[in-house]
Amino acid sequence: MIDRRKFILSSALTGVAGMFSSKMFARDREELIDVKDKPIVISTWDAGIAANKAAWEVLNAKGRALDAVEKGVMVTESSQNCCVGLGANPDRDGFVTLDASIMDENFNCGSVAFLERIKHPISVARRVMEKTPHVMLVGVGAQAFAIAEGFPLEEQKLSAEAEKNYTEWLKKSEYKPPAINVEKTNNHGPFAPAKLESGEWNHDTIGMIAMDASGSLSGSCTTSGAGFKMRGRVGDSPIIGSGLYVDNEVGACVATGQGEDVIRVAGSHSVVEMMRQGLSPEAACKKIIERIAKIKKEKAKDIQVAFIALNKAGQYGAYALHPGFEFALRNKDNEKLIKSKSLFKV
Ligand code: SD4
Repeated sequence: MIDRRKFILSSALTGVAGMFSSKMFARDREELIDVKDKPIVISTWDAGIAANKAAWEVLNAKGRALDAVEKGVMVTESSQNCCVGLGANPDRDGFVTLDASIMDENFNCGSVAFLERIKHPISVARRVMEKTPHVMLVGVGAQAFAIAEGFPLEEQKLSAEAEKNYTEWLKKSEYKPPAINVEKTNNHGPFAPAKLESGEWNHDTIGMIAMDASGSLSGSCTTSGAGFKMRGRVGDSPIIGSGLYVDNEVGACVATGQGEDVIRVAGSHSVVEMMRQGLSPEAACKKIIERIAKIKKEKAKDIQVAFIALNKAGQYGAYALHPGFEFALRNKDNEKLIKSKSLFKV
């Protein structure tokens, strides 16, 4: 029987020695997490709940974290809502272009970018990792590879929501990432949560990181990118080290939000490096969010960026620039959405 006692802490513990002790202090969460609390999976936004369910089936059956993070985000890619996958918000020319990346516990990684008419970019990214000498394939090359690997070429079919959003967007044809320092809004700008007709909220990206029963970490990220982006625009999600990074000795991180600003600080890799220096996942995410805010100065109020991270001891955390970001957790005892802390307050 796993000892699941949790201790509220009044003092902080930092440092690499502490980091790898058998019981871990999540400094900012003031909570002790038992390293035996694996497997565990976390993913971005509320779509993460359904995605985690699929990942959990793999993890709970003692499957590999890599399989879990692929299966998990495939749920979101299939969902045909306005935000991830083939029914997503298109670019400004009306085409849905998809980016995805995946990384395992041995620094193996694969990604695709600017991929059109393929339902599961995450699985193509995995094939790039496993079947080619490369890390990244883009555009028509990525699509040709996918077809050669047996992925069907689908017809683009915008969801009703995406169709509506695009028609609305065409009226002004302005590319303007919205200020989203508010709780959920129905602003359909590039990174704002969108309210679906079903009443659910959704997003254009899902990122997931997991630790399996053997303690191995893996991560995945898949997105339609920024709605109404310039044709050919690629964000952080398929860029290893920006949208996603996994170092099995230390931890894993995945990003969401304005990709351009994640890329300029090599966001996910930077968070992992902070964890290597002994910071808790939440503190590591916060450090890089602060770095982005410092770089952006005044403009930080106009963008949203968030990271989620998991360290080698199964300790997790997140941090966002603005309120409104949440992430989904699944482990043996929990299936829940957690509100992230943020640098700007409501
Ligand atoms: C991108 N980071 O393409 C993605 C978008 C995103 O929630 O995460 N949206 O820049």
